[in-house]
Amino acid sequence: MASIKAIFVGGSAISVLPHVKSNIPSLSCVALDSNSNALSNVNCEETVLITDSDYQSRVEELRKVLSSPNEIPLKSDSDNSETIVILVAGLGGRTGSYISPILAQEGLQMGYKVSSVVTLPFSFEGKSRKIIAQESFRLLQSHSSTVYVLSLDSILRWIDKEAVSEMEFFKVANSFFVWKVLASLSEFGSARDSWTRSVAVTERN
Ligand SMILES: Nc1nc2c(ncn2[C@@H]2O[C@H](COP(=O)(O)OP(=O)(O)OP(=O)(O)O)[C@@H](O)[C@H]2O)c(=O)[nH]1
Ligand SMILES: [Mg+2]
Repeated sequence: MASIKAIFVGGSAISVLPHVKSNIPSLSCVALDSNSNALSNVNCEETVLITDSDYQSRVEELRKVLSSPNEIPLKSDSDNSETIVILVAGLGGRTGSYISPILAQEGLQMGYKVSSVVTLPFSFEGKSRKIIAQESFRLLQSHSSTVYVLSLDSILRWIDKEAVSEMEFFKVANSFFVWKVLASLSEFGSARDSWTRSVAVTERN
């Protein structure tokens, strides 16, 4: 039976996690961050605090995350026993941008199918975030079978820039990001029976 491991990496992924969970309560997930406060309130089966470590220790730690039993079996009419890893991250910061490509690379080596769902930063966040995001995105593309990408600039057309603060921009970004994650999960056709009906409702909206 195929199964899904959903891994949320970094601050913005963790901020959309409750909304994804409220749509798909049966989703079991792992949350990783370098910020222990962000992890303390997360409703996830497993949380992993990323601490400073050398590359090899980090890879070993991430391989453990990838081998963890926290995954959701998919109802499937085939004998397909593949494991699909869904990586969720907002690119442009350090944690999500750096850790996700390592997870993708290691996941691929462990024989998993890797799908990534990421955001690219708003232009107003500056050039250095854009460069970090682009490099991470390039690496993710080479290790993932699919990358679902939401360019945050693309949502600016829906926002009255004069009327709202940057905080509000991120609130709107959250809604689009949640939708993107749900849409990516709905791609796994045989998964539909496993999820709650909310996914279908979200699709119709
Ligand atoms: N949807 C959404 N995106 C956000 C939010 N905050 C930041 N982002 C976006 O996500 C990118 C990465 O930010 P974070 O996820 O906070 O960064 P991180 O991966 O935790 O990395 P560090 O905090 O630098 O270690 C930012 O450059 C923004 O484009 C948020 O509240 N919601
Ligand atoms: Mg962070």
